[in-house]
Amino acid sequence: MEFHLPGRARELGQRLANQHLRLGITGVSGAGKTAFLTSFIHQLTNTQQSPLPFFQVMQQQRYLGGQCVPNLMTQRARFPFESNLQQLQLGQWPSSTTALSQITLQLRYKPQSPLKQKLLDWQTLTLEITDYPGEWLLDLPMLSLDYATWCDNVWSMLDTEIVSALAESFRRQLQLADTAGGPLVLQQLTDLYQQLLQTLKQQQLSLILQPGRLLRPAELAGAPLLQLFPLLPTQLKQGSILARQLQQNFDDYKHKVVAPFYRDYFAGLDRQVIMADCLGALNRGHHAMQQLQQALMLIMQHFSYGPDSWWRRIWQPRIDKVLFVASKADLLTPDQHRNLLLLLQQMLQQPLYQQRYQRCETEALAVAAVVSSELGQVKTPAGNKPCLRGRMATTGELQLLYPGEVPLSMPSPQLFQHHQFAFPEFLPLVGSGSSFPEQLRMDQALQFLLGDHLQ
Ligand SMILES: Nc1nc2c(ncn2[C@@H]2O[C@H](COP(=O)(O)OP(=O)(O)OP(=O)(O)O)[C@@H](O)[C@H]2O)c(=O)[nH]1
Ligand SMILES: [Mg+2]
Repeated sequence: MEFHLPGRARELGQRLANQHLRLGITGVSGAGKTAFLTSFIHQLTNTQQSPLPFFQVMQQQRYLGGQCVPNLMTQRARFPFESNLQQLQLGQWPSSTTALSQITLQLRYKPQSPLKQKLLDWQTLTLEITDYPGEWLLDLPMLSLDYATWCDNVWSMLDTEIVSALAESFRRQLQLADTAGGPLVLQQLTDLYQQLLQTLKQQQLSLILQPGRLLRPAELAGAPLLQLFPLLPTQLKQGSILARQLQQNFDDYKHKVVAPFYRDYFAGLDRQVIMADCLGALNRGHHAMQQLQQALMLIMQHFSYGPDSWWRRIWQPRIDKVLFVASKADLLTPDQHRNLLLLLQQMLQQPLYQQRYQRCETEALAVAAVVSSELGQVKTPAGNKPCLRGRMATTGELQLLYPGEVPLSMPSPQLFQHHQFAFPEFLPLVGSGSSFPEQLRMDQALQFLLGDHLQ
């Protein structure tokens, strides 16, 4: 029997049916956050694309469409979705992110249950997502340190075998520095430290890149609190004016920059995506793999067990799902996707266990937000072999290649001594058509992150 609710009751029901979800996308610089977010929005707002079989709301034909709506926080920059998409369509990757931006989506869908269908024409899910430079993420540990401990930590990393030569010139200038301080001395040494951070970033030594704002200052460019670098532990004992100025800047940086960023961005997150570029790290060698693993551990550690974290108490109970993504899976032949996933899972063993322990649902996927290669075959004496065709990022030329195999678990340092991984860097395929850009497993990501809210 059909029944109809009076207009106002139906309107009220419609309002109650609106849900709100805050999604965080986390990862160090280059992990693929911006590309993922652009593709994610594209899948949800472009209704003419090819089907997404694992995204049930679409598969069940209950999805009515999604659109970008004005942000609640109108003072925040809007995530440049349209221009990012345009860049991809022109065969370019969006640029590395320099400042925080946000985007709000409204998704409309028909409810699944027949009873709800009688009460409501549709339901709405509002989705709020933030993008930010990956460098800012690794300032997180600074929150629980004082200046002296931070200097000790940074120098213990700068004194390691691989980086000490790179840090030598900065160390010498520090030793010669006028400890009476003053703006000029502070700025000159900050400039040198910034150059060192840039060099370390090129070497993908992401853990040492503190303070992150020296690399991506955004609105803080030229701010006195960004005159910040680690004195040598021996210089700290002297209690000089320079040391006191740096201590003050460190405290200001922590309280006025890092804490508000984490409070505003991470507080109230409902779900989180943690991205890792395992292939890039394999290319760069054992040290880069270790750095990636430590960065992932650090992210997870601070998100779950951060020391004296007032902000942790606010948001931690709310995160109920974490998706771990091994990005750029399109740079592999399909037979290697499983290995990539297993490698990521092995790197995450501990944090995954901790998340489960805390009753937070987790999933790991090998994903390509934007597919940049075509699959082909080459004839070899041993039979046909899969290979990839793509436009090389360095030359722009099309190339056919076999990218190689992914180890199933964290490779030993010895393996890197006699094997150089060489996964390619391709530009996005220039394409047209409604489903462009193509993706891999974004539907599984959408289902895990949103599926239960679209019922
Ligand atoms: N093949 C392939 N490459 C990708 C994909 N996503 C990202 N990349 C590559 O990785 C680079 C970095 O991606 P971004 O999305 O800018 O990374 P990010 O995490 O936002 O980095 P920051 O903005 O610096 O924090 C891109 O310029 C591409 O070269 C993908 O799905 N497939
Ligand atoms: Mg980015």
